[in-house]
Amino acid sequence: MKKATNDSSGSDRRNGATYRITPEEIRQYNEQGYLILNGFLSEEEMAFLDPWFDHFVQGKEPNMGRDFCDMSQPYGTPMEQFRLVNAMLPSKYRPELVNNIYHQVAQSAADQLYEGTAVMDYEQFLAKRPGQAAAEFAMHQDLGYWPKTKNTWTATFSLALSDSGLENGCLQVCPGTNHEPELRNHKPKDFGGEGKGEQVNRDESHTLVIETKATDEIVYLPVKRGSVTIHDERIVHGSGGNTSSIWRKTYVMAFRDRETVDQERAIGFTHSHNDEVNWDEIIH
Ligand SMILES: O=C(O)CCC(=O)C(=O)O
Repeated sequence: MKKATNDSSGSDRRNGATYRITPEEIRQYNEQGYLILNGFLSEEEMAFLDPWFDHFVQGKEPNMGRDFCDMSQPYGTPMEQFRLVNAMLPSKYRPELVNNIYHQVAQSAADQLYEGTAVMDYEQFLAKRPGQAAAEFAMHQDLGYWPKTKNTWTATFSLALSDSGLENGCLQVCPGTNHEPELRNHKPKDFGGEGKGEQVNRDESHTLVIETKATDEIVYLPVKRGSVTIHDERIVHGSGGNTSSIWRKTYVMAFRDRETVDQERAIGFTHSHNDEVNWDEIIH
């Protein structure tokens, strides 16, 4: 079992809302498709996010429709049975979260990783309940979830609001798969209901799965609270269940080129699970 860590504490990297990334880290991100940055936010900054995270994950934000769901089970699963709790677009529902400190610091890092105009495309809160071995996030490439755009670059940040390790289902990646020339086939996850064995569609399940290859080498990315992982849109990744007694809490935030985001919005794609989207539409 392979684990990746970053030995830098990161404590000297912040200057205001800027987090400085080294040329070596940028090279690693481009080659391997992922990066770990420690000490991304201070404890004081995290303390602002914690209550909002819990508010959403406890289902206290009204009228979210499918934006409050379980990524490991079909839509319609009762909240009490959620294992991998997902709250999409928190700052759309709560203006208090707009341009929060995480957004600002992640923006500074995205600007260093990509030339162009990085803008925040979407965000989500993800939480794995303790003792839920089935709270898995199926292996996928992010691009497989989205409409096809000409420019695809994406930097997806996952801020650990709790320590995240093997037992509570930390992120796992297959380094280098970001350089595969073709996107792999993705299909909606079959949860084994009435249509077991048949193709389910994305109205029943937002979750997509890919077939993994024998050559895929999984690397686990354990991180401490306050650190981030960053991955690109093509790397094969996912996460395992939570067999521990502590929650895994993650705040995901993705940055893409401004033009790409404008193109997504022009066809009504906002990353809300309530969007009505023609998934086959190609944006030129
Ligand atoms: O953090 C996880 O468990 C998976 C999240 C993920 O796949 C993503 O943000 O693209």
